[in-house]
Amino acid sequence: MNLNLTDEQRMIQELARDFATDVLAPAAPIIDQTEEYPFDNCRKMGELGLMGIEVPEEDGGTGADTVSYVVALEEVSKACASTGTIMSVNNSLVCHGLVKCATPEQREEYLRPAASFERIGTFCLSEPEAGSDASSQRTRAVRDGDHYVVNGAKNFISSGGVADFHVVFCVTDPDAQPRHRGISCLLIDAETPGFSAGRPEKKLGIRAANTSALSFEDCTVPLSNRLGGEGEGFRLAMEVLDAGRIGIAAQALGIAQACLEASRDYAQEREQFGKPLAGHQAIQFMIADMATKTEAARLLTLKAAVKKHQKERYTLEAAMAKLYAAETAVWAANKAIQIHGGYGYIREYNVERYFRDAKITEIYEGTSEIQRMIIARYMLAD
Ligand code: COS
Repeated sequence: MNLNLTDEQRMIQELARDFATDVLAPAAPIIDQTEEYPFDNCRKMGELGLMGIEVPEEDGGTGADTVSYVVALEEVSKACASTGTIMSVNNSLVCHGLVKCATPEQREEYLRPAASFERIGTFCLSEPEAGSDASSQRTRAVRDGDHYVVNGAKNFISSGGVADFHVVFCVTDPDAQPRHRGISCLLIDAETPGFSAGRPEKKLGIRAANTSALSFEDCTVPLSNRLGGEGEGFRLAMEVLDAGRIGIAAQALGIAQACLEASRDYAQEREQFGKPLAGHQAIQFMIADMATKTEAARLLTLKAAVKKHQKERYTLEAAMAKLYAAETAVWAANKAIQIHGGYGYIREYNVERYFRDAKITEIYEGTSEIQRMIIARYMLAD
């Protein structure tokens, strides 16, 4: 594996870093408090090509590779994890599935505007009763002539309350055995009669990334809005989540890197017992461990990205990257607060936000327990 970035990858990384430093970082503590969805910044990111990095150019995207996506998402998440969530969901969960399966008409109507963030999409798999056990879906789509009638509820949907369309997993054949073969994927416009979004959830972290419950009551959806074949929805969801987990690994990596840099700077400024904190071995060791774990997370994430780009199966690598990067982010945020002492516990210092933002990376797009389950299946398979 070549660890040097290509000219194109470096260019995209620098583009993301400049935007993150100049625009996202100053806004991050403010939108964390106001919980305001960063429409303008995300639209600018769409214009810069950061919202459809792997989408082919003919579909309105940047046409770059997965490593470019990872390095850009790390930069964005380092500055603002809320914006990192929005970027990750848009690139991986929305655009990746559309690139894989969309018909030419669906590409024009959904993929092209999603790649530029002119239309915001969501990925609706989680339900009140279907979290980690994703195949126990209850949202029902009943075929009626040239359309489906959809009834059900989804929850914890990123961008759910602000989106223009939804990628929704529904049961089309309740008698299918095994049950996951009865799940299909539909594209549902937010203006469809019978659709409604709940109030934004009040969250511990990533507060500016809207998260809402969604409800579908007798929503009429044309057959032509099915993404992929009937009964092929679960497999599509799993493939899309593989891509998503690389994104969350990159987001967690950005948070861990932010913790490292904040701790390094603070340890050099703050003096105790007559010398900077950085002169004390207890602090040096924490910073050394933070740097090592963050770099290990980066290498796992890049490996998964390279495998995806080479069109090899990367389920295992994505699970390892997400697991390790997420746990590193939470660990690093904890240490960053410890190094900052009382100052780390107040909102004036960014590490307090990093600590709250890091936690979700161990939960969404498959908990750390689900990642361990996937990894163990690979290790223990015949
Ligand atoms: N890529 C392609 N296909 C996959 C796949 C993957 N990564 N993972 C599973 N599949 C396929 C299997 O090959 C199988 O297909 P066939 O019926 O054709 O053989 C089918 O999907 C069912 O697989 P499996 O039996 O492994 O499904 P399980 O119900 O045991 O679920 C886990 C597997 C637990 C991994 C899955 O439910 C999961 O990822 N859960 C977490 C969900 C999640 O991340 N939720 C967050 C939502 S977004 S915030």
